Amino acid sequence: MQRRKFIKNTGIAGAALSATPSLFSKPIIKELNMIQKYPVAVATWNFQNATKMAGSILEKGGSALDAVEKGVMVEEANLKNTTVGDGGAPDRDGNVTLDACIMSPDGNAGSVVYLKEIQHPVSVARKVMEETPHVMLAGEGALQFAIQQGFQKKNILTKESEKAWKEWLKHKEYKPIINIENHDTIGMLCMDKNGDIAGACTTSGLSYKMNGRVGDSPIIGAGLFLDNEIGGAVGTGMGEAIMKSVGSFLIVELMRQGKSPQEACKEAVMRTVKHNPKYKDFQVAYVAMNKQGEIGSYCIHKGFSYAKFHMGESTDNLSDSYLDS
Ligand code: SD4
Repeated sequence: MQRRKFIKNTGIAGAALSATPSLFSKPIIKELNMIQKYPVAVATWNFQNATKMAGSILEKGGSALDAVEKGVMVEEANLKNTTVGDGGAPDRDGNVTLDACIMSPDGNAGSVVYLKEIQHPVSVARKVMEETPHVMLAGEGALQFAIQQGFQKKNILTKESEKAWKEWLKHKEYKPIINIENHDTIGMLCMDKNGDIAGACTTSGLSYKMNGRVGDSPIIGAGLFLDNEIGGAVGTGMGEAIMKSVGSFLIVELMRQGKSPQEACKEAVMRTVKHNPKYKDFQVAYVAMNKQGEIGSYCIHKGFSYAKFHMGESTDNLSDSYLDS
């Protein structure tokens, strides 16, 4: 957290201030209306390399769908990120199993769960969406499909992740640490120059989970949901809590009812807080974007931030939180 340079999350005003230093010299409303809100890329956590990659595609006129896929692939290939793709922490039996999904502006969706030995599960999810009549493929079938589609098998358990797992085996204490390495799933939303929204979410899930466990990240409506007429949302943190509240779907529906992205994220988090007496023991965080390109976020524990790339500027933005710690 100390390494991160935060911009306090102040919604549209924050975007306006960072985008237009001359704001104070002109009528504010007029200036706000003139600000170009998209293309824009946002992602959970401080994954600015990913949002920069997505932003560069969007700025060249690329589609939101290509931008989210290529954007999250940056973290899937990042061996230092032990909660996404290659280098991900294994389950308690030593298997690295990946979950990912993707949604396109036309409402189409694809997903893979419990996928082993493939570096880029998001790209397999996109193939499921585009090349099959299904939404979700799991385990062996997903791997078989990936290979048929030309993906290469790869050992994605790095020496470092294996060493950490063997260390963990000595005590076998299953206790996710809030905001620390086992909570760094990437969920991304992009809006392209046409105002179309796409989203993706990819993870190796909670470190040292039970073999077979699938979290929220590949579940359409939980870790990711969008409706191109309204907006989109992505979630990170304790997948079980996100799944039980169908968090991302809830946020999009709240925005449909007129809530801002910020208000909608807050309400979804508050629902989890209300229904979980143990909410202090885990993190749940959301980022949402509406059709106007406005962004909001909310989380249980302070320390969650989201990366944003907009008009050539890359920022890390501290989310509002329910708790101060
Ligand atoms: C999961 N939501 O599998 C994911 C974990 C996560 O940052 O978000 N990590 O439950």
